[in-house]
Amino acid sequence: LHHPPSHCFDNSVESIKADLTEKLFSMRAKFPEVATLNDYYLALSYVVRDRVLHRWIHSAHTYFQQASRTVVYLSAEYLMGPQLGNNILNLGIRKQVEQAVAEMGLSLEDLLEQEEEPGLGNGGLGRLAACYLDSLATLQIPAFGYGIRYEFGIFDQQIKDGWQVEVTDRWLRLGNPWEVPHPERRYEVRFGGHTEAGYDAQGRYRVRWVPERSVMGTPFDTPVLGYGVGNAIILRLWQAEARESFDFQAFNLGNYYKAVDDKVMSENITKVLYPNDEPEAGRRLRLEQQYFFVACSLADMLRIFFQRDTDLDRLPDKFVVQLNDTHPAVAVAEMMRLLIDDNGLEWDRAWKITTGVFAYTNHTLLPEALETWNVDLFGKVLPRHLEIIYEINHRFLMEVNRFFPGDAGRLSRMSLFSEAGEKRVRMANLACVGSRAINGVAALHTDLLKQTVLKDFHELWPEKFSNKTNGVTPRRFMALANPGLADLITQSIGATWLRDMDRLKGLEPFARDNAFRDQWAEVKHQCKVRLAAMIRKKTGMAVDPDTLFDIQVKRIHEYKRQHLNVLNIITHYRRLKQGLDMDAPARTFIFGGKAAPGYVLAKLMIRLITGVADVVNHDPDINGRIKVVFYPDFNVKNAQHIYPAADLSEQISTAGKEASGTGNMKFALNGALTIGTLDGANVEICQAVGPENFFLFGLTADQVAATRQAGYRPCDVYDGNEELRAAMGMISGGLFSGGDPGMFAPLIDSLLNEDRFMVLADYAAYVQCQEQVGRAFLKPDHWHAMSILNVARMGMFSSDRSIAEYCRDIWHVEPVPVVVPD
Ligand code: 26V
Repeated sequence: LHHPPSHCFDNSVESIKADLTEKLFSMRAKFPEVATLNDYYLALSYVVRDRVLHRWIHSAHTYFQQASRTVVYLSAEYLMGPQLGNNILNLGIRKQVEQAVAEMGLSLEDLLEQEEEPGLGNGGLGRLAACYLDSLATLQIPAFGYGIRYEFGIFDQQIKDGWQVEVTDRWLRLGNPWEVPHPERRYEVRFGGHTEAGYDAQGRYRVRWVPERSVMGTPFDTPVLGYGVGNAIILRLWQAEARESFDFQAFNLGNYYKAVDDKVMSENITKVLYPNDEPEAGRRLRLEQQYFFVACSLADMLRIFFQRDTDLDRLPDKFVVQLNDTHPAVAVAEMMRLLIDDNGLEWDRAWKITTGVFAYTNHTLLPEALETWNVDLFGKVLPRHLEIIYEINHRFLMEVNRFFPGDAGRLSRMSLFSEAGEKRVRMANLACVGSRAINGVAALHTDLLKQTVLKDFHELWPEKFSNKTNGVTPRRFMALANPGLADLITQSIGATWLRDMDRLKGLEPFARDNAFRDQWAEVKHQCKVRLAAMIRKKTGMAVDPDTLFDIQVKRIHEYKRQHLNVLNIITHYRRLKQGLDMDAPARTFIFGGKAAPGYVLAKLMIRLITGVADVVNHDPDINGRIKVVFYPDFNVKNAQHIYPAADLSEQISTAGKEASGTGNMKFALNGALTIGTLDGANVEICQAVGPENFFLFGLTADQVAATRQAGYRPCDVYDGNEELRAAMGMISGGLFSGGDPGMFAPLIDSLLNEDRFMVLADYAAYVQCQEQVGRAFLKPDHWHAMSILNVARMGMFSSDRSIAEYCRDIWHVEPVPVVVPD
């Protein structure tokens, strides 16, 4: 074996300065006088990248040598956030870099602001994948993240006249210094056509797939560093390219434009990220995306396997493949195809290998969110896979019938095909049948999974199920986002907490320490000052950092109930106008989040927020006692400014609907108190920090179900509550829509007629709980003590804990330390 370079990087200030100037020449062809801020951002990124790659090379070499058991994480989304700051943090060179750029007349903060983040995910699910890569690397687990290199990630959000406007996210426009393309390692992915059955030379039954077209997948690698260790792992994203840049036949026939057209069509596959929270209408391209990245990833995994082994029966010893929701669930069929068609295995042997490799994480209970594909469409795109799924289903239903003889209802519920209306493939069922482990993402979510959507599967295979409560990385969301708080914590309990979050417990005694509480309050205040400056820059609005910062940032969705928050604001506004509530503290209500482009009611909710902001912020009677801000374009970069500045975190989804939530953890780890329902991970957060340090309100999941069962009538709640009627009346009267009474009618009607998410049922409890919050905020010593206790008790919500549990219970993988000379 050849050894990777053992030369060391000099991380002195002088050396970083010299490297930076050199990169400006060699990578940007610029001299300092003409270099733009972006040139400097790129040059610094290349300086950092060299050091990142150094760690990656040593890691890859170690993993290759030891051929240790490896985790393959398959996810259609990764919301990585900006890379420069995080890599500097993980390399441990922040002080030197800060000084080096300062001596060159630049500010590190300005350079970091230049970075356009790769927004290759919608929200929680994609960001969870990114946190998990961070923790995998930090826990020294050999792992690959596989996904899609979307040319356009999640759209940029602008607010025009109070409405959301979507703008293409051209994140690659100025270049991406963090990825290394590997065009030499591309795979062909086939689509369409038909299958032919027959017998091979040995007389064995074989199926041949005769595809209609194919595209190439090229990998782009982004290293992800661990913190406090030499390990790095790789995020490998696939980009679709045409097989030939010219279709020579078409070219010779003079059909040049058809050849170019085919090229364009192939490259469409990885063009754009789809919203995951919008019901989809037969989107063929989305299915093609899913199969495309799954096919490339599994082919790559097998290539790596065959570097060191020949016996496919050992595949499950060497790899475990985690399916992040059902987006990559077609992998179950693709693995069977690879084993049977390409490697000549018999069905039973192939099935044993397949079901020894996969594990599946479910991320939602909402029935309309469960992925299904029209069978005709599926068969057109993946004819061979459809056949395989039919065969899996046939054998599976026989097994079900052995366990539960003659239970027709059960058979039809568990079938991989739904036959009500048009015939569809149920991807969650495929994922369950093909996996040896199935998990939910918070305790309540896993319990409800077992009782509802996956009830039949749980009855068949209870041993496959477990809970893995989500977590978030403290590196990005504490050390990087909130260095003031991180430094204060380190001064009091030492530096080890960033890799061992249970150490935060050591903060508990400081909750009673007056001097410490003052320092804590000062850090929070500084964060609020900085956020106020960002708000000014982005919206032109002035907000007062001495007010209570009450923040709800997350995707806009009815089940997340941003409109419940709005109803409370309107109620509070009306009371102030009537001279009531005058002793309540002044509040700044901050909202942020994107609505799926096709989700009309969610977009209307944004318009309601901006409409209320317009009225309240300019009402002289209110005189600054309430401000409402919609912070545009919520993304990872903005989030890092927002979480640290929150006094109050809004986690107010209808109980039973939010699988986990992860923003709830990011807020609490930055010292925000939570107002929330007993939903998702809120349940565990409340228990961990203590109910006396958490503002709990609303129906429980059981009560929600019981209330609906009993024939919930939202109009009865409406009729019985004068303040609710008044608040809704102000909306439907046109006060927040420039006098247009029709604008919010769809929202009001849906609340009065159906109220699927029990907004009205929880309204009174929420308003009352918000009054309690107001009173608590007026006792700053007590408030800050609660804030300290929140942080001290939140250690279990580190993604390191989540990943350690996956390693122990599902993946059965061990750490492989990497030694890097430096
Ligand atoms: C999908 C759909 C599709 C149809 C319309 C409604 C709807 C609503 C939500 C979704 C989300 C699907 C998966 C997802 O993103 N789940 C999120 O995963 C996070 C990480 O586990 C978790 O914290 C969030 O609670 C969960 O919503």
